[in-house]
Amino acid sequence: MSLRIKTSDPAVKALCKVADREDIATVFDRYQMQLPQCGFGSLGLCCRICYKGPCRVDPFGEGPQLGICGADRHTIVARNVTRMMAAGAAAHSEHGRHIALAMQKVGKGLLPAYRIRDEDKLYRIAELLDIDTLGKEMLEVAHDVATKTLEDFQNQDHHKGCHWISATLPDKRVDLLSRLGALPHNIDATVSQIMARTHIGCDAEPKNVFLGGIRGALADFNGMSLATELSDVMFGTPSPVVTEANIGVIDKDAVNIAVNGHNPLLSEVICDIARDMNDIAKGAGAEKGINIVGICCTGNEVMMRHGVPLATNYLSQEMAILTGALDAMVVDVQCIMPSLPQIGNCFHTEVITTMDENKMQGARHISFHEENAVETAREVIQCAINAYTRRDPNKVNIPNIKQTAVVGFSSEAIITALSKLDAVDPLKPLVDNIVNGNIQGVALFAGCNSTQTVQDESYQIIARTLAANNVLLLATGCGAGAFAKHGLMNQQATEQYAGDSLKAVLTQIGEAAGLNGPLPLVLHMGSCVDNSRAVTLATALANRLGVDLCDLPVVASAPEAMSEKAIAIASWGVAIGLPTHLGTIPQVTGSDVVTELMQEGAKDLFGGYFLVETDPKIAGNKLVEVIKGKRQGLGI
Ligand code: SF4
Ligand code: MSK
Repeated sequence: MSLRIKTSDPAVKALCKVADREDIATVFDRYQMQLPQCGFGSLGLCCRICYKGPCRVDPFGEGPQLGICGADRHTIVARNVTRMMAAGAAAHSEHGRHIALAMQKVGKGLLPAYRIRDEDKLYRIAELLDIDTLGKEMLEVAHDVATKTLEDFQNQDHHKGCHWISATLPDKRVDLLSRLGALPHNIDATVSQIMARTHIGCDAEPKNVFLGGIRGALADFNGMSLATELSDVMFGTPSPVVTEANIGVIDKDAVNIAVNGHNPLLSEVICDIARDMNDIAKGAGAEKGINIVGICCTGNEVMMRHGVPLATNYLSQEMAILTGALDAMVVDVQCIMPSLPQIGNCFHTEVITTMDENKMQGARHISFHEENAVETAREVIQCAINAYTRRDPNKVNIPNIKQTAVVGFSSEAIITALSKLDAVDPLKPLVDNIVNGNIQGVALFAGCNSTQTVQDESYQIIARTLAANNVLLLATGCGAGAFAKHGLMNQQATEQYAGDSLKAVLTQIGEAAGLNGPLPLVLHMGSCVDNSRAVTLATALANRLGVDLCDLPVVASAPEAMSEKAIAIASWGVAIGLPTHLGTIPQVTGSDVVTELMQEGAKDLFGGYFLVETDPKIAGNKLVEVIKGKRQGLGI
């Protein structure tokens, strides 16, 4: 089994034994069944864009070199990767639109289940978006902020960029992207244009196609920025909170409900209503009432804002059901495995879909709309309580594996912590420590889990290498989940792995912020849609130093990049100037033109570039060298 189960998570290893015993196939088994994976697809050389195909280009130069229509390897690869960026942008932006539409209704007083929880942030955003607030009620401001945000989905003037990009990136970067024609003017139109230009017989010039993809990736950035910022206004801006992570947070004496997916609109209400329904759960025999746990990025959202413990990250979502003690898994959108209902059927677990456009065969569907949020939350929780009464105690097997995690580091929370050292100029302690070398640079870990690697392992190896070299570490998404599960988001990890000067700085800030010790080794910045938080911090640093983002000693790393969203994120990371490491091989290597474009070509255009390295030890060392080079460039 050890060869088959590609994970470094001891809880996953333990539960895979249960799966073996019960003859239940998991993601790890299905991966094995797919081997060997298609070489054409892996290289990006398979085209299915029209029904004359599929066409495949022979990578060895012996078979066909052109598709039936005449598209060559470079066109095919560029179109495929560009469509992935568009899909990623669509996913994040749809999430953002959902939040913005909800906030618009909140502003009109139409959604009693929601309110504005961070009024200060609302007004800061209004100022950022140039919205006049004079004499307006708070709800009217909320309505106006949402309405202006929604213009980013509607603007038809190609000379006007999206509001959120202009408001959040340094002016120098916005100017550069504008000169390169890479700025999206409208999220929906950009995604739609990518689908149109990659239709058969349209854009066939690979560099042009790829640059169209970069516009899509920047539309993704715009969509995630607005999703994050408006979510903070509606649900609260995260601040540090101590919690736990890994499968041991599931409690055999409680009704366990996992929230899985990405969108906080329902999970927030479930957290509220669960408190009211605790006694019903106790009445059904659950001594400890209701225990909400998180999975994937909905998990990150409620973990950051409420300290809800994280059961696991993307790749091991099936494991929560294999404990035999999960009574319901309620899912919303994105990164939800269609296998869940089948595994739920082997136990008593209710797998509940909630979004009408995201259903799964075999799952119970309870339709969620913001207008019926409270009723939906009640129905979901009651379903879980009913399922609890059917739980078979003989099937319960919860590995007692969990770690303490200190999470909730929004950019505001980081600035607040820094303000304890310098109330007048909170960025100064961070800037000073970067300039004097106590902090050598900053690394953002973003991205997923993938069966192409050993789950969570590369994150840990790269992080330990960077920390030992005094690099400040940030994380989002399933990368953040990996660090939380493996004990790298607590103070002990700082003591154990941080280089001396980094440890001293983290201790100084942590003590000043009242944490009775250092900041955790890796700062949890949120779900994958929250990568924009790290950009907010980097932009503040760049503006403060009077440089562009590509000049900063800041890198990004996605050791297990997997989803189309991850491809979009990595691509905008490059476009805003960040050297961006990928630990999985992108499906583009069938074209030397596209591969070169993503590396040297991107560096020439944007200053950022893709750094592909599958060996985590080498990757960590390469990132350290990149940071040193950036410091030299700044003369520090
Ligand atoms: Fe083949 Fe061209 Fe159709 Fe692609 S678009 S499937 S390369 S004929
Ligand atoms: S869920 S996109 S596996 S980070 Fe945000 Fe995780 Fe990647 Fe999905």
